[in-house]
Parts: sequence; structure tokens; C-alpha cells
Amino acid sequence: MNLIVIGAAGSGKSTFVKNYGNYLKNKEYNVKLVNLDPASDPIYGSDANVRDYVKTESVMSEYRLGINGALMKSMEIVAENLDEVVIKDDYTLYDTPGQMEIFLYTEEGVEIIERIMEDSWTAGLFIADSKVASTPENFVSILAQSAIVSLRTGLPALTVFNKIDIMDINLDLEEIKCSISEEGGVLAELLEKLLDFLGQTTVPYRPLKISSLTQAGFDDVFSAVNELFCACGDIS
Ligand SMILES: Nc1nc2c(ncn2[C@@H]2O[C@H](COP(=O)(O)OP(=O)(O)O)[C@@H](O)[C@H]2O)c(=O)[nH]1
Ligand SMILES: [Mg+2]
Repeated sequence: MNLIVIGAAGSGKSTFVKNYGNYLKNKEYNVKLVNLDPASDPIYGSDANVRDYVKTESVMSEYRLGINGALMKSMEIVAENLDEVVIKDDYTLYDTPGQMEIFLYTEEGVEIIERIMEDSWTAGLFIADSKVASTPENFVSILAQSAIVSLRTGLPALTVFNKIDIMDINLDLEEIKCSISEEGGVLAELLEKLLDFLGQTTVPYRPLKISSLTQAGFDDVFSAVNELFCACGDIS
């Protein structure tokens, strides 16, 4: 089974990959950790690392590119080395580039996902920083992003609210709706409509709150992922 960990810079993807990898190893699974971020060295012992093939800082000087151009070029080089970095095991956790858009909005990102998906169960885990989702407006924006992750990747995906050790958030959709409508005005009306629409994502049915640092909520992630792939399972 593959888990592709996607999220904004700083949301905690790499910390999740490191500690969820340990969590799975403690359950006696064979686990592989793969770094797909050409711009940062992994904070864990990786079993495959794109930085063995491309380093964004070297691409910047070699091709005389700015950081964004170099990230795009780096993804092209990553895509040329997929044989080396797509590896199968009981679980393979893929850590994606710090900047989510480099992965989601490039042809190479889609190509990498398709390659990982070949012949094995693959899920997307969208990691959101709970601090960013702490107001109703921002919560709706996270739901919108989670819908974008599903649409762009075509993966069965779960949204995970990280860093609950420092910020616990309310995921009760009805309560969020109430606090939005209390605000009134055009923005509240728009948010309410969006919330109705985005409430169709898995978030309301499977509120997943975790701390990648303390491992709180990892059991919930484990069962939610299994249910995604269990014919008898029902994520509602
Ligand atoms: N308090 C807290 N900090 C976290 C958690 N997960 C990640 N961090 C911190 O958030 C920062 C960014 O984490 P990182 O894993 O590098 O994010 P990435 O850019 O998405 O890979 C680091 O300082 C982490 O220690 C968490 O669950 N709780
Ligand atoms: Mg990272």
C-alpha cells in the first residue's frame, strides 16, 4: 500500500512520514520511506531519495534559474528517475515537495502519482495545519484545498488536521455553519453555500485530528486508510 503525503509547506508532511513510518514499523509492517522533495534533505532515514538524482539548489546554479523555475526543472528530472524512487513494500510513504503546487500542478506530479498507483493500492493523505484551519473562513478554505487534491490527483484521499498538540480545532460542520451565519453579510452567505458543497468531501464523515509529533490520532489514520481500501468498509 502506498500513501502519498501532500500538503502546504510547513504543514508537517516530513514529520508525519518520519513518525508514521515508525508507528507502522512498531506494528511489524515492512515500511519504506521515500523523499520526493528535491529541495530538502529528508529528516528520516530514507529508503529512496530524489536528492540522490537532483538537488534544486544545484539546478538553480546549473540552469541559472530562480527558485520556482528550478523547482519545476527539478520535477522534470525526478520524473526521469522514477524507476529508482518508486519502491513497493507493505507500506511505502511518499513525502512530497514542500510547495504543494509543484506537485499538484505539474504534469510530472501527475505522472509520478500515476506511476506510484500502478499495480498497488494508493491513497493520498492531505495534511492541513490546524492553526491555518482555526477560523470558519479558513476551515472552508482547507476543505476547498482538500477537494482540489482529490480532483487533481484522482486518488482516494483523506484530510488530516495536524498539530493538534498546539491547536485543537472544531470539526463539527453544523457548529461551523452556525458561527458563519451569525457573522451575516455576503461573505457569510458565500461561505455557507461553499460549506454545503464541500461538506461532500470525506472530512465531515471522517474528522481526522493528529499530532505528527506526539503520534496522537495515528490509530484513527491507520483505520481510516484501511477502510478506504476495504470493500466492506464505509468511510461514512
Ligand atoms: N507542534 C507541532 N509541530 C509540528 C507537528 N508536525 C510538524 N511540526 C513542525 O512543523 C514544522 C514543519 O514540519 P515539516 O514536517 O518539515 O513540514 P513539511 O514542510 O510539510 O514537510 C517543523 O518545525 C515541525 O517540527 C505537530 O504535529 N505538532
Ligand atoms: Mg518536508
